[in-house]
Amino acid sequence: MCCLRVHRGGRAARPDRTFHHHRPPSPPPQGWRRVARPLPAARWACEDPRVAAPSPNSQTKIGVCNLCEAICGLVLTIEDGAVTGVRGNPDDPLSRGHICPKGVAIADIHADPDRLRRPVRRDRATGEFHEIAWREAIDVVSTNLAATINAHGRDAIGIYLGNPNVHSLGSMTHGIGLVKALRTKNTFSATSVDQLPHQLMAHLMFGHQLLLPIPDIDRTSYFLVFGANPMASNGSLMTVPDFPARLRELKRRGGRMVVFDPRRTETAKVATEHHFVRPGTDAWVLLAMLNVLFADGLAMAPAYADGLADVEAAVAHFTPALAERMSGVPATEIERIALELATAEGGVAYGRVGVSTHEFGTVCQWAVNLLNILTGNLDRVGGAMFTSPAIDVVGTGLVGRGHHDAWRSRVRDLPETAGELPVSALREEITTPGPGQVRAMLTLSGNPVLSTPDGARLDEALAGLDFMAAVDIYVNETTRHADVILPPAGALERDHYDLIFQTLAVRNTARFTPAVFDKGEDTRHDWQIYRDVALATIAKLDRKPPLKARAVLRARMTLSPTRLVGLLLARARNGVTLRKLRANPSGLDLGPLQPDLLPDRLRTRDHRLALAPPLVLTDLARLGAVEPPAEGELLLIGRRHKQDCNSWMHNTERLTRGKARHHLLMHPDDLAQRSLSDGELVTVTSRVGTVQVEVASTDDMMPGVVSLPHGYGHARNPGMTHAAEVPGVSINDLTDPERLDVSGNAALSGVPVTVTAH
Ligand SMILES: Nc1nc2c(c(=O)[nH]1)N[C@H]1C(S)=C(S)[C@@H](COP(=O)(O)OP(=O)(O)OC[C@H]3O[C@@H](n4cnc5c(=O)[nH]c(N)nc54)[C@H](O)[C@@H]3O)O[C@H]1N2
Ligand SMILES: Nc1nc2c(c(=O)[nH]1)N[C@H]1C(S)=C(S)[C@@H](COP(=O)(O)OP(=O)(O)OC[C@H]3O[C@@H](n4cnc5c(=O)[nH]c(N)nc54)[C@H](O)[C@@H]3O)O[C@H]1N2
Ligand code: SF4
Ligand SMILES: [Mo]
Repeated sequence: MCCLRVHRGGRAARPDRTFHHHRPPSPPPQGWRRVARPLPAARWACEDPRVAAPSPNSQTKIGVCNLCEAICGLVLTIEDGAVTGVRGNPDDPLSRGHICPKGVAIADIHADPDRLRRPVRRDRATGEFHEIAWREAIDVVSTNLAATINAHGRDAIGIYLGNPNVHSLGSMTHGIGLVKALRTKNTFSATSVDQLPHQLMAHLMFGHQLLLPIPDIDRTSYFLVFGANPMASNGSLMTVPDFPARLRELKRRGGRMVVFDPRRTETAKVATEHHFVRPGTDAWVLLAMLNVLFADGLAMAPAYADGLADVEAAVAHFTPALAERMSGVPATEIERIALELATAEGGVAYGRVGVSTHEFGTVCQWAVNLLNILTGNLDRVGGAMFTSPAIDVVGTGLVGRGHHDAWRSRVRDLPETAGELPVSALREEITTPGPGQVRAMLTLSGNPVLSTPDGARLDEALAGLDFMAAVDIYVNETTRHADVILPPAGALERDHYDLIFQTLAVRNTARFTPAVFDKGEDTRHDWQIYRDVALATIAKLDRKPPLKARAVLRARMTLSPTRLVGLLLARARNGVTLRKLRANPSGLDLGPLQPDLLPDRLRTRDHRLALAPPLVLTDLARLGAVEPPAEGELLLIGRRHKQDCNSWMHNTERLTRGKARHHLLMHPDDLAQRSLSDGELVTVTSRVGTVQVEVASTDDMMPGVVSLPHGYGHARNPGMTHAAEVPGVSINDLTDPERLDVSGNAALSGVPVTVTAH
């Protein structure tokens, strides 16, 4: 990717569209005041000096992209305080110069006049937001949170943490502190619409929720992928910048990639082999592969593992023939692929969003782990490996090992995991009266109205809260209900060290990136906001924590994230120091992932690997009772596009121009059966809702399966001016909060729907 030129302004006129929902959306806040700021004249740097000659006052700075898990290093050109060029950093040992269209758009967010810079308060009578001073904002938030706790107890506060928390150092170090200080059982996050099954399995099998085996993509010879689209997503729970180049290298050395997906995705198209699988049925395919390993005498377990016989007994019933009936994948293919993985020189199975947002997500992730373990590919070069990051959040106990079912949700009796309840239960906890009812909400970098099941009803529930505060950089579909929004400094205005994604990366590296811009006087970092809200709220409680606990909290919250990183590195004593990282701003290469870390790296109490957690064995009974799918059923799945970033980067014109991406994708035979035609407006209905959207015919879809992208549906929110004009509906107006995995993760995939003419 060389030349990334942009012209600002001239936003494309979009056709007038109205999308109806079964319930009218709640009214948008009226009169959102926009502060018109002239955008910098942007000229995008290019490696070809003939195209973009740098001006004499231009500066080059090293930055980092925090928009997805690939964490690419950037080189920014700055002119007169504005970003005028963004390139991948070729010296970054992990991302090696890679950048995608979103990485370039990081400059658009920085300059976006819709991005909040100072706190805003909503007038409940008019719905208008007005800027207020920081002192007043923190006071209003802490007074209301404390009043709610004083009157109704701690559980009357609901907290939702969204995805970008993991992408900000200050949120990682101080957001958790705020959540702990508030001590409410009603804590929710995007984890339970995403990777909860991975974390629960890591906790139960390996002893720590973040001890996740990572595909050794740079050395594997066989990459077996279930429900992931890294060509669009750039990888997940596998930090793998420049996936396309790494895949090309894999194929060049004679390796193969086999993909199971109900859609012939961008990844499926570049795979050596792709198989359609009926949504929601991967568990049968994966269990059948384990069944084949046992039948052929190929299943082996390391000496430090327990429960092999239990696994053998548990999978005995799940034959390839049964898997074929459930999934549509031929039994002979299941057998062949299981044997290929078992005999590959370093092979790895990997399952991601498509098989964790599933009714049997936990069984799927368990089976994926077992495929790697029983074929001897765990902790082996080319297989599924554990990382050795400079700051080890697992080994040092910086993040807790996790727990499950320590308490349950009030209304539906759903178990918590690692301190969080399933977000599918959030709406009912707000609307069901009684002791422990959520009366005030705090959302931190999240948009659950668009990203969690039955978002339309959650939208209504949020409107009825006594009080809501949000830490967010935009008025989004969720934060438009907030009484106060506290916006932190932007990604280019803060120091960054990646505590999480360096732990999940395909190569061991360490990198510290100082802020590119000074944040300015009247702006606060997220960690400062968390600090101030936590300390001010605690101070206003009738029943304050003991003096010592308050002193510890104050000390913890006052230490800046950068100081903390310095201390953690010093404590790790592995030769990586903050000073060294500052001297090497592109990052330090710590080498490829290391084999033979087990059993030492295990965090189970007995340092043994648990192959057969009782929770999963019990869930197999539920699986065994499922009937084969009915004829003519249509199942809805989601999708991600390269230019989308969950629900929130649609305000940048650069990522939304061009061919529309919001359509319902459907196989031509399914269209013909319903006498529908390509491009027509159709009505999609599920148990919980109805949307109207244009349909696009494509044989990339498996017959019987339709797909909508996730993160669309901004018409209900004029707060982001450009995004509100982007066509499309929210898939989560159709997904069902009653469909859950045993972990509590939402089963967003495979939702039964009907599609009819509008
Ligand atoms: N049907 C369906 N639903 C899904 C998915 C799916 O595949 N299908 N995917 C799920 C997944 S994997 C995820 S992770 C979730 C995401 O769900 P959420 O995390 O709830 O939503 P995001 O769209 O990531 O919204 C993030 C918000 O954070 C704000 N933000 C961005 N940067 C910052 C920052 O630096 N600081 C602060 N304070 N705020 C910031 C943005 O304004 C945005 O509004 O959605 C899930 N929902
Ligand atoms: N461009 C872009 N990149 C992103 C994001 C984004 O929004 N846009 N979001 C980021 C986030 S938060 C995450 S968690 C990651 C997710 O990273 P990925 O998991 O790689 O991304 P998805 O595109 O959600 O891939 C899920 C795949 O599962 C398939 N699928 C759906 N149902 C089933 C099923 O039942 N069985 C099988 N086998 N497959 C199924 C879908 O067709 C889809 O191709 O991406 C991250 N990167
Ligand atoms: S791949 Fe991810 S981290 Fe890299 S530039 Fe794109 S959005 Fe940013
Ligand atoms: Mo995610």
